Amino acid sequence: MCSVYLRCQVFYSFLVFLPVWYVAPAVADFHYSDFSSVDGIRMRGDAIQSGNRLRLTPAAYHQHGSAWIRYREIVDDGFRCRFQFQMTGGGSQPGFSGVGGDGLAFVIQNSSVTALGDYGSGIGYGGVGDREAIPNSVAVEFDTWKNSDLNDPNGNHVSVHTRGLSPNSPHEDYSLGSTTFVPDFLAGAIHTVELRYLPGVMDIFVDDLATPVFVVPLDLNQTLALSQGQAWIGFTASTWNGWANHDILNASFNAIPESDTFLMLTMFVWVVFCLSALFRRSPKLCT
Ligand SMILES: [Ca+2]
Ligand SMILES: [Ca+2]
Repeated sequence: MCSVYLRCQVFYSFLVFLPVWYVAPAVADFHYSDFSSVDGIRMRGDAIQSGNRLRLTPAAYHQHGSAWIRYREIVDDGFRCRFQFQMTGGGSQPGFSGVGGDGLAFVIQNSSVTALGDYGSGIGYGGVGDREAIPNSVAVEFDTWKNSDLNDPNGNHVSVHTRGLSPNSPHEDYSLGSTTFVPDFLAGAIHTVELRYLPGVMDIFVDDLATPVFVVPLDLNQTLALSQGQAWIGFTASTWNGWANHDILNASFNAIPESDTFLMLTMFVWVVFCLSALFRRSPKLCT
């Protein structure tokens, strides 16, 4: 009799928490310690797996590539995303003063899991004029080629770009904020970036994870059309008259609240619920 009752309790508690487990996969964070496996990643354009890296573009003329985590992530309540990148093999066509280009970008978008923007100054996320660009996106660009026609502040800066639902643009008119006080990205070192977003503000860290290089006002719910608070996360890059290998070495993403904590808390509540039902029915077990 008792065991039937207990089985019923467990069954009904399973039904109670089933919606929670159904929702949980939607907040699946990702953790790639490297890219020796690219399971769960969609690449487009010239992006390839290169050893244990994501190579968004090779160091060659006129390339562009993108790589997206296959499933949307919940971004609207906040997140932390950390990744490392390296730019090597920088060079340019004769007659150009740049030492490499054009750069890479971290992008949040709810347009397509195969989205890809323009070559050259577009850095794979934006477009100039009627060129291809990713709508409904926010891009954090690591720009290594000065485009005077776009009002780039120099040939080595970080800038956050969006045009809301419209196709994104690398023009500085569409920058939420930028800084030139960053390391020389084409010097060959590995750089660590962390983005910390809470509704209303995003902090951007480069190498020094204690002090942001700059902070921008940003509300993803207001800026983009999300799908139940979700969007695709990924990277883009491009080359044209300047080039470099644009490599992502690793990447991790934690939504807020962090899903691991969320799941552990859910399981703890479920276990407590079952035990309390058991002891209520069988007080002798408590003596
Ligand atoms: Ca540029
Ligand atoms: Ca720029």
